Amino acid sequence: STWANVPQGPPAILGITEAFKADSFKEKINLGVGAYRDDQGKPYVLPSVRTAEDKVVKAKLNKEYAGITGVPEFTKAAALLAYGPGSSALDRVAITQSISGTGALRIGGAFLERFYPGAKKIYIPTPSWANHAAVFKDSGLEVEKYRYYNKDTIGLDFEGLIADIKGAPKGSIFLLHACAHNPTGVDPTAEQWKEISEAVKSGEHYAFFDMAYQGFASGDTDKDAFPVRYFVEQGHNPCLAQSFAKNMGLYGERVGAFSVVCADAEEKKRIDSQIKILVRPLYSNPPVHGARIASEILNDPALNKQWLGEVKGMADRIITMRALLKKELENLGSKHDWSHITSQIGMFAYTGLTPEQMDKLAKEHSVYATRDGRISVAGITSGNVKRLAAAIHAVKP
Ligand code: PLP
Ligand code: TYF
Repeated sequence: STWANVPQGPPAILGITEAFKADSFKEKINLGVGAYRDDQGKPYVLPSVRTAEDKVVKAKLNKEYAGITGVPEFTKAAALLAYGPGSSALDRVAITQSISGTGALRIGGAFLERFYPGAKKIYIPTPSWANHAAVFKDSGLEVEKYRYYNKDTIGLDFEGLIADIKGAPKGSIFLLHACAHNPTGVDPTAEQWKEISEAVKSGEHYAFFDMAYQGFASGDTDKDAFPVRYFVEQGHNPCLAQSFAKNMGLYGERVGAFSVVCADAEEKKRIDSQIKILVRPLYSNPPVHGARIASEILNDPALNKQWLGEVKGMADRIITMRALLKKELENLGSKHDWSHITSQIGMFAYTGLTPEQMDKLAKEHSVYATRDGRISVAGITSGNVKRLAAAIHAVKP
């Protein structure tokens, strides 16, 4: 047949969800995909999102196309959220709405491939979100790795990271996770970010921030945006992929933004025009509904305040579950040091469990997560944490 030569591809992360669904055990636990769950283990629609959506529906807006770069009230507010009030970036940032964070990365990849003056090479951390390499490769960029995670300390390989930034060819592109590094949950400290900024500057490199978890890490959207804002203060002109999947729980609505901090307003105008030229043949213009919801939340002061409280509520529940899991492991008499579970931040914990131990977790304990040892802490509840700790203790006594 025409497609006789098309090979079977490997299952993506959603394979975990499939295996989970197929398991008939009542107390099975899914810690695979990074999506927030409430303490009953149920998907959570933020009350602020419900209110904003009601407002959008009641307004009976038409369904005309948005412009190529999306809903302007949304993108303006998204830039303000990321770069911060009073940022020098705000009047020189070119921004477009995107199909969530992935779409923002993909537009960024296409933009760099077309216009970046240096080598079309992007450095991503080892490890990184599994999709980064694929997105940038499909954008026509060459993907390189920089050191990030130290297996022995289950922490940051800061020396390796700095050495790799300094050792990269002048003018390289570096993809940086702004906060809540996926999959490790290991973030640089503010002091370390300052050194990273210096190293990027000394190499005349270009920073591409991926901020998929603003507010989700610490519970404070300003604090989580520190690296992006600090880089701008230090004179970098980075680009940025934003996602509202996690911090607004808008996963399937696909709300995001891609922005480029330009040298000045004149440059912004040129970049804006080229982003439109890139987006047009990709998907013409983005969907409006989710962006309208996000826009209500970002632009209505009362709703905004409510949302910030809800983001903090999600972050705090995750932090509580980290502490509980560590405590339960200790209660079971585990001799291992589990302090990384509470020192890591954001949606995920990188447990340090081996692929074999992860297989055992799934097969013998009906606990499902990726084989790299990552667990989505958002899937832990006060109802399943004891059983989870017992399962981990059993596979790593
Ligand atoms: N970047 C990172 C680091 C992620 O973990 C994710 C996944 O949530 C994304 C980007 C993009 O996700 P989405 O396209 O759902 O916004
Ligand atoms: O890493 C995760 O689990 C989340 C969710 O193609 C996700 O970032 C996973 C895969 C994917 C999109 C989102």
